[in-house]
Amino acid sequence: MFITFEGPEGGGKTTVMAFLLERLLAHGLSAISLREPGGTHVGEQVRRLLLDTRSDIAPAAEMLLFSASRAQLVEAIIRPHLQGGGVVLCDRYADSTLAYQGFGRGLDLTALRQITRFATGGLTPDLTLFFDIDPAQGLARRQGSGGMDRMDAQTLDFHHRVRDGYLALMAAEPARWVRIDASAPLAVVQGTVIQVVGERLSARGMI
Ligand code: T5A
Repeated sequence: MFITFEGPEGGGKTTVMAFLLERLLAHGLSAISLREPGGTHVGEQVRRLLLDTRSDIAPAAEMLLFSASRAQLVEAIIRPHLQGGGVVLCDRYADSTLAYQGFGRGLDLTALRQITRFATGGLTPDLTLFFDIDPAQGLARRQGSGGMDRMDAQTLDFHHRVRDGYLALMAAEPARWVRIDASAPLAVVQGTVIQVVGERLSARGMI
């Protein structure tokens, strides 16, 4: 089962994913957690380039770099783990490209979908958890937990377009997405995620 975590900055994806991973492992499931961009040696180097505030990257180049990291991650880790019957948790995936480079930067969505299909071989998540938070609140959390990277430092308007983009993506494919109120206290968010994922795993006979 392939589960992705999506949403604006600072929604708590990384924190909650670590919590979920522990629970899944404690259940005896073969689960791994990954992040995008990154997750492989090549991907982590691409991540450094993409998030460095000194990088001046054209929107198309930015999109292709995110896609290159994703292609490597799918081929080297995600697909083999899924083929072995495991659970993959991924902190961001292709929907981030549609939301950030498509809705945020204004790149053509049809082209982005084609490039993404090529990069991933058409692999789509079984479940996408949308950590929904007001962009200003998410960025404030992000600022409180460390420095702002190149993507965090985009304008607030950009981050609002990203969130609106996510809402449009979710509306177009409601069966795959579940909205999580990421402004709720952490314990509430964790409880909701455990419940949602538990139901999906149980429906597949995995727990
Ligand atoms: N990107 C990525 C693209 O533009 N295109 C793409 O195709 C892809 C794949 C990645 C950047 O790249 C962009 C999107 C991103 O801008 P990143 O650092 O991986 O960079 O960015 P994020 O995934 O957004 O990571 P963040 O750290 O910003 O957000 P998280 O992971 O959602 O939040 P988290 O868990 O780190 O929490 C942030 C802080 O909030 C606290 C945590 O303790 C932490 O201090 N917190 C809460 N506080 C109160 N209540 C809660 N419920 C809380 N949950 C967490």
